[in-house]
Amino acid sequence: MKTKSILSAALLLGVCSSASAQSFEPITNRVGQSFSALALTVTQVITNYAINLPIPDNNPSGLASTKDFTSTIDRIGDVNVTMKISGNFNGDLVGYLTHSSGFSVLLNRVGRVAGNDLGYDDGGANVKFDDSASNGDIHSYRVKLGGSANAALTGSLLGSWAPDGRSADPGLVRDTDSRTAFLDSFYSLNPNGKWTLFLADLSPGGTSTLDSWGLEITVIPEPADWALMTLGGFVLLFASRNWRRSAQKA
Ligand SMILES: [Ca+2]
Ligand SMILES: [Ca+2]
Repeated sequence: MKTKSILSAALLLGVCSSASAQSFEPITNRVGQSFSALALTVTQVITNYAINLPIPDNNPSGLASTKDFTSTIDRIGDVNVTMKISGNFNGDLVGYLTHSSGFSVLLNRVGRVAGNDLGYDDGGANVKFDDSASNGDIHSYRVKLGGSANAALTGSLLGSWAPDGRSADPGLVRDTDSRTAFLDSFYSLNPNGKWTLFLADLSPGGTSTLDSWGLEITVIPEPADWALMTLGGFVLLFASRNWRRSAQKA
């Protein structure tokens, strides 16, 4: 019995890890580290690039930061992006990420709605962009956090947010525009090679600095790994049923 309990615990650990991998959420915070359970290996690589460059004020030429990403990952399962900006007037900014055929709009004049062409005047952000972030759309972050578009922040915007996703002209964009350019645009691409984060400030007054940005890239598990995950799930079901039976008898 004791052996079975230990086995169940080990399987539970393994399958929980597998479930994380299946939903493509981060499973480790260590750069370049692989996580192994039940003989399967799921890899996530996290980078952070220090930039510390100003985003030119009211200048569509913007700031393009291009980095060469190198890893053993050959197919992307999921991409999250971290970004730290300091300054003021987040609503001035448009930002997007490109790599290979992938394209995702991270920011598009946050807070711009009918009747407010300027957007939010909060300053700074230290955020993660994640398609599945529970906070939802970064474009309307004040509404989410404070219940109103007028609920100004007292500091930088923090937390995980879904990308703005709107490809509309930044001079016309509204919250009601369709959102199509998410980070899933990079799904199944080879992540190795150049990634560019582009940021531009499109309104005079209020300036921002790009402090740093980074990538969190998770591999697509190989088919053999998926089979192992499925097997692990069945084994866990069986083991937990046995455990419950044993507990009921005790
Ligand atoms: Ca994600
Ligand atoms: Ca500006």
